Amino acid sequence: MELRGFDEGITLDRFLLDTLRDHPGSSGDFVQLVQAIALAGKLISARVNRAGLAGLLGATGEVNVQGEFVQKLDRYADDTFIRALEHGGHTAMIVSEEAEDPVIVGPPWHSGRYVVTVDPLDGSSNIDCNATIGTIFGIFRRKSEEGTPAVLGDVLRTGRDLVAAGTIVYGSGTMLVLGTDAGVHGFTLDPSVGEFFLSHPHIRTPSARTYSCNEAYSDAWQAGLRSWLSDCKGSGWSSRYIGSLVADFHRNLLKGGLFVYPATAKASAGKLRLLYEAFPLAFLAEKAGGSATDGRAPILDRIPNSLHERVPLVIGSADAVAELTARMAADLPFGGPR
Ligand code: P6P
Repeated sequence: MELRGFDEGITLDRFLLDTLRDHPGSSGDFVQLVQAIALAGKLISARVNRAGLAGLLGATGEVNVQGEFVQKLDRYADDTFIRALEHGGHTAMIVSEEAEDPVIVGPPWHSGRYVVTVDPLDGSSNIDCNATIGTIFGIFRRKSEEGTPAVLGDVLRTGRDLVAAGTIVYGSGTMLVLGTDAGVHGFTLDPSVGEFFLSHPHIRTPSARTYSCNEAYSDAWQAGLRSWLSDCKGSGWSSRYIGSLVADFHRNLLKGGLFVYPATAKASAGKLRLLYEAFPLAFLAEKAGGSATDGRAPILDRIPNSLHERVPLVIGSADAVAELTARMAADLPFGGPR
């Protein structure tokens, strides 16, 4: 029988405890918060992997605040994150894509130091065809006084205030990517032992000629983007589009490339959400040496006016993002001549 040693495997827990040593005086709340997120990821991974068998495919019949049909796994993922986070004493509020209003954690657990923004299951339109989906999360230290209920001002703030962010990608394997001031690291779940092991230390995003966008909408795009895309063709670029932001982002984070979901004539702010999609991914991108803009300026410099605000997104390898952003920012008035 193969004996599994741990001599090669650094677990997520050990990694987190090791980083505690870099933060003397730390309460350990952050470690417990990330461990709670990892637990939610394990539970969701198990359900995603057998959704077809467990009657978890398909829609619930509900429509969420985004006007999207809620999939059974969406509902399960949202409930799982709230249950994992609300009773740990580390989290004071949870802002979820699935809920119009935030979950304000009540007594006796309300004194948590952190606020979490989460898209529990991004890409859920791909669930029923077994394409890669995932969780996106961001972590702020609350600004409001500990011991009092959290307030909207704890999240309606610049993305530069994020203290951590990450993704959990449910694909051929399940991988948790965690970004902090110590960089970006990837942990792969070994379901046979139920542990995340450090598999991608110090992730850095290289330059690469891969673009990721839904070209079917290109007629509605601004001229600068259309001309950039036209210049890419025939000059060594490749196209990859899964239709699941977290999966397209993850590939580009590791291999390099650029993802763009722009504004259109109909949707002047684009489709993706600032607080729990663009902010966390922009945090990861910048910590890994990449960048993220809204087609004009860095995503993380924005301050959301509302919880579910949408934003155009250009994210990935720093050189490609800089070039496309320059083209979009210098653009003719929206919809100008080709
Ligand atoms: P489109 C999934 O529904 C999602 O929110 C993102 O994960 C994905 O990048 C985008 O929408 C895909 O949108 O318009 O190309 O289908």
